[in-house]
Amino acid sequence: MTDVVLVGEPMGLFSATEYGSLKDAKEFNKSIAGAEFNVGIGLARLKHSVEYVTKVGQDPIGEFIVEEIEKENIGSDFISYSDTYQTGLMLKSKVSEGDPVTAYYRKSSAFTTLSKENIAGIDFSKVKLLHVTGIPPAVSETVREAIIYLMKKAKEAGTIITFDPNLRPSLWNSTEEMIEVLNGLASYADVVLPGVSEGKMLTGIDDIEGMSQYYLNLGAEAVIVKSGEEGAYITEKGKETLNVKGFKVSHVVDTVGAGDGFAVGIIHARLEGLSWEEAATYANAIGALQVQHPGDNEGLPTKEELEAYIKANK
Ligand code: KDG
Repeated sequence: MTDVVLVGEPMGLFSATEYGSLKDAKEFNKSIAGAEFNVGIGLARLKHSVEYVTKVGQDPIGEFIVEEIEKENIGSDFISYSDTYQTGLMLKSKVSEGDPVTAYYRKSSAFTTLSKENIAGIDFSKVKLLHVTGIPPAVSETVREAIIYLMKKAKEAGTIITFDPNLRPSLWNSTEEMIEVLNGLASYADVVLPGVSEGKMLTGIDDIEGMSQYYLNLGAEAVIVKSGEEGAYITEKGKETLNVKGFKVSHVVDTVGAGDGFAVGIIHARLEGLSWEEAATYANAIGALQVQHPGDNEGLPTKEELEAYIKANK
């Protein structure tokens, strides 16, 4: 039995080591980016079994990614390789406050050629949870088809589905297309995890209760809206929205990856059979730990580090 299957694009991440624009940056630190990759690492560090479905190129960055996946104890049975296309890359600036600037080099990457054939062998009767984000369906038609196919298979098998819309408008042809596709995918999900501004954009509803109700009406059992330091707003069918406050962070180093850390906490707690309130506490704590690190996944804690952080900061 596998705890979690994730599908997504890992990219070689080059993060500037000095403050300033990406254009002027001269030195970079090499690591790995990818929302689902980050969630996979976080879950593996919390000792869950994880299978990462992806496709990389036969190039040094692809080799580096596969090596790291194996080092982090993430399952690699569903990694496929393209002979023609290369692994995607991403650059990230260093900022003293706010969100860093990012630049993608991922058009026609190996991952954009992932198709249903690459993933047909997954047996969801042996998978507890499928985690999907809104990034892969934006990168190509074949990936979008593959994601829909996976979600349908998971749903038929009774596998829990968590969905983080993770809006990346620059990857879509239009905002209308993004909204239509992502709300369509959300209708397969048991748990939907939008950021507050993402929820507004996707539903056209400004208040948290209203946007949560929108996803409950589509079939979700719970909607958990992320709102930075305000924490998480949980809405379950037939219950009032509940706020679980976030942890105070005195120095935010880099906000990228915080939402993925949040998803790790929710999924971890869901797999452990904990309440949504406990799930939101874990999620807020992992998000807070993640923003204190420069990389997209270096701040993701082990079980011991997570429990110690919550105990010290509650
Ligand atoms: O959520 C963090 C991601 O933004 C990052 O790791 C890269 O997957 C990524 C993307 O497409 O932006």
